[in-house]
Order: sequence, then C-alpha cells, then structure tokens
Amino acid sequence: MAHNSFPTDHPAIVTCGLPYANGDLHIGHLRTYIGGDVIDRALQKLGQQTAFVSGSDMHGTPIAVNAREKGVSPEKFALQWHEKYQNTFSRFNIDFDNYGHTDDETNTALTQELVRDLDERGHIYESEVEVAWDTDVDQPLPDRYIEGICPYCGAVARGDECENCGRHLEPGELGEPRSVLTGSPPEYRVRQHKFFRLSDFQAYLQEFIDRLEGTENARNQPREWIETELRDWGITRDLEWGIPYPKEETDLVLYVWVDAPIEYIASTKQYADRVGKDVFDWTDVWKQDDGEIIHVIGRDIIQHHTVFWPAVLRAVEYTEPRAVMASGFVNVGGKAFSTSRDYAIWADEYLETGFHPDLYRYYVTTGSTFQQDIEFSWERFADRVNSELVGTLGNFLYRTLLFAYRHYEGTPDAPLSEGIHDRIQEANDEFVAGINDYSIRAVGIAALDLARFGNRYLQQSEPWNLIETDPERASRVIRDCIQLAKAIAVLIEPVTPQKAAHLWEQLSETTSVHDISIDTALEAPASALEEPIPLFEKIPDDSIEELTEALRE
Ligand code: B3M
Ligand code: ZN
Repeated sequence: MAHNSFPTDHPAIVTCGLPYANGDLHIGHLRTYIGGDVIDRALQKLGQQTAFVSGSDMHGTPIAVNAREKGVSPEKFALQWHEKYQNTFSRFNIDFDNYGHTDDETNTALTQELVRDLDERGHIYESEVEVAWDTDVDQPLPDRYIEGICPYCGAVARGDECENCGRHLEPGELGEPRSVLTGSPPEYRVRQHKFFRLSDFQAYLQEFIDRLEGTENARNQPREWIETELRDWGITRDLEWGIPYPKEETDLVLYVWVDAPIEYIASTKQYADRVGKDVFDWTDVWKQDDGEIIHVIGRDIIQHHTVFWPAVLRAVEYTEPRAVMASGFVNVGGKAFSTSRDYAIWADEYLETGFHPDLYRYYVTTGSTFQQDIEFSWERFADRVNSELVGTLGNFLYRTLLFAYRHYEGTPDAPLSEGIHDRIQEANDEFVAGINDYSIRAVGIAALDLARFGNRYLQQSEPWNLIETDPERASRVIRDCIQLAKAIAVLIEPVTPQKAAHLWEQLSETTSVHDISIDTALEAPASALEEPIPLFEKIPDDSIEELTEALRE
C-alpha cells in the first residue's frame, strides 16, 4: 500500500513524543518539538488539514522516584512540570492544537477502554514473573528503581531501557542488579503480571516496517528486532502511580509505555471535542484503513513507536502510523547533554540570553538532516545567525525593502519577470518535495536559497545604477525582488514563524502568513510599503564568549 503524496484528502495528525513531566527541558529536547511544529506548519501550507498534538507523560517510575525524593505526591510533582512545559513550548512558537497529559480523564478512560479491548480479544495473558524486591525498604523495584548491566551491550542501564543501545528491557533482564533506593542487590519474588502477545504480530510488523515512511533510522533500526524473536511485552507494574489495570482481579498499574502513546489519541479527541466533529473528526485519523499519522520522536524511542505501538494499534483495529520521524540528539562539545551533571543549555537559559527563539529554530532545523545528531556551540550559533540569517536573508530583505521604499514608496508598478516566477515556482516545488520526504531541513533551505539567489540578482542587476540609466528595468528588478521577499516569508514561516510574520507586516500584507498556502508566494505583492526595519541583528563576539565560558563543565 503506497501512500498518496501530501496534501491528501484525509486529515493528518502530527504528534510529538511526550516529555516526562520530570524536570526542566533543555534545547536538545526542544529539537523534536520544533521538528513537529515545522512539519505541521509546512503540511498546512500545502493545504493539508492537520492537527498537532502531544501532552506530558505523567506516569512511570522516574516521576515516582523524584516526587518521593521531593516529598510531594507524584501527581502534584508532575502537574507542575506539565504547566511549565506548556509555557516553554509556546515561548518557542511550538503551537500545539492540543496539549494534554496522560493522567487526565480522557487518557485514563481511553487507555482503560483499549486495554480492556485487548484483554477481551485475547491479546493479553497473565504469567508469573520474578520481580526484583528491595528487602531493606520492603518494596518492589520496577524499571528505574533498579540499575544493572544491559544484556545486549554491556553498558550500565536502568530496569526497562538501555540508553546506550536503545533496547527496551523486560523485568529481570539486567545483569548485576542493584536497588537505586538502597544500593542493595535485590531479592526476586514471584508475582503475577500481564503480558501483551507481541509475538503474534511478528509477520504484521515485518510488513509494516517496509511501508513505514519518515526518517530512515526509524525503518532500519527496528528491522533487527523484528526479524529476531519478539518477546511478549510486560504491560503491568507493581506501582501505585499509574493507570490501574482495568480489571478488578488485580491491583497492578499499567506500564507507562502503555498509556503514554494512547495520549496521542486522547489528545486528538480533546482537540476534536473542542473544535467540533464537523471541523475535525478524530475517528477519520485513528480509525481509517489508510490514515495520515506522523509521529515525531527522539531517536531513543524508536522501538516503542515501531514495534510495541503499531502492534497495539493493530490489535484494537486502529490506524497504523504512516510515518515516524526520529530526530538525532543535540550535542555540545561532542558530548550529549546531561541533566544529572547539569551540563546543558536549558530552554529558559536560552530565552534569558535574549536571542529570539526563531534563531534556535532555524539553527536546529537546517543545521543537519533531522535524523543526524547536531553539534551546538554558541560560536557556531553566532556564525550561522550572522552569515545566514543576517548576511544572506536579512541583508536581501532589507536591501530590497529599503530600496523600494526610498525610490517608489512601495512595490514599483512593473510586471514580474518570467525567470523570477519560475525560480519561485522551483522553490515551491522543493518545499513540497521536501515535505513529502519528511525533510524539514529542505523547507528552510528552500527559503535561504531564494535569498541567496535574490542577493546575486540584485548584485548583478545593480538597480542603484539602473535607476539613472534604465528606470524601467530598475523598477522591474525591484518588483521581482519584492516578489522574492514575499515568497521567502511564505516558505520560511514553518521554521521561523514570528520572524516571517514580521516580514509579512513589512510587506504590508493583511492576511496571516501562517494561514496562507504556498501558492501565495506568487501572488502580487501590496503596493504601498512602510520604511523597513532589519529583521535580524548581528550577534557580537563578546556576548558569545561569556556564554561559552558559562557552559564549561
Ligand atoms: N515519555 C519520553 C522519552 O522516553 C517518553 C516518551 C513517550 S512518547 C509516547 O523520551
Ligand atoms: Zn544496551
């Protein structure tokens, strides 16, 4: 089943991996959310109906562990972070249509409904497992309560997941286990737990992975896991914090990775309830044979989104994901950010520098392909802002608008040159092709290349001389450049939405640059223009030195 190109007739849904409501977000985390926001905005520019949803991940042992350390309830602890995230996302212009959380009523009810459904359809069985127990404090040690050696790669890992090799781990798989509460080796006790028959879905998953779109890593990495034996998936935990298993026979809660992705559906439902079924029908996305679900995630959670999750969706007869876009990490000085060593640039810290959020959006979107890791340094940031945004984009726009304002008080009355029309059409085509390839980088590059082209065109045509020697030709060149400026605003909007809106205003456009389609890039510009102001400012060297110093470990 090959998918139709975007835009399609179905509504699409773009989701972002749910952040654990567990601590501050750094600019590395933001990469996934910016990526989701860019692809969502870009799809809309193609005329695709979309909803962009996510939510906070409130459950799981890390939150239970940290809340306990702070002496507050997990609920209160997680809700505080949830509120903080909403604020951070909006300050970075990450514009979700709905941002819920996994502990809210919609998700709790839907999760229980789907698990009951799985149970009734025979996809769940009960089995005895040996659960690690800390005898010093007399409590079970699920997931992150325990640390040990990953059986696949030998690195130190926590109970349910190895950060080093990205594998999901089942309880009991860790070598040399230790309790994170007391450091003691655990005792193992036999408990009854629920398992999802993942192994039944092997053949399905092998086909699914071949038709999955998105970034290559999301298709290639799981192949090995799907080809070899698929172990059934333990879906309950001995915890108090979580969504209760929906049958009274047990007091277990669901493993956090069961209810977390269901929030994608719950969040869509909340959005649909708010705007009304005639505007957005959530079942058109989630209960269709062929739907447009695009998951944007970090590369460390590929297995959950390409193995467990599609199997669950299949089991309850919901729509399978069309695409998974898995982002690389953001490294500083060649090293990953580390929350525990406070080695990170926090989202708040970035905002406190006074740099516009769109600058970072641009940096992280266009600096590498989405799936590659990207290196961040303040020097490199300043270099790219100064050369690409100030030197190329800002320079072209300011020169054009100032010339137009001074000599014509607006767009000169002249026809658009055919060559320029074609060049803009080419940029539009690159944008469309980029999106169909899930390349958000291509979107930013299409706009920047247009500015490069514009600068060359100005340089070669020299309208400042033509205005004396060939005024007709001069007006034509400036008319062309205003069209290029308009096209740049349209194309760059997904990447730098606020800056694009400022540019749109300077072009005296009265619509919203967010709502219009890419065809607008070729529509006639407004005739009267105000005096322009530069869109981007050069970052001085000394501010960068200070920031770099502050980041040293
Ligand atoms: N809460 C965060 C992570 O592991 C996790 C994602 C859930 S997405 C359904 O990166
Ligand atoms: Zn490992």
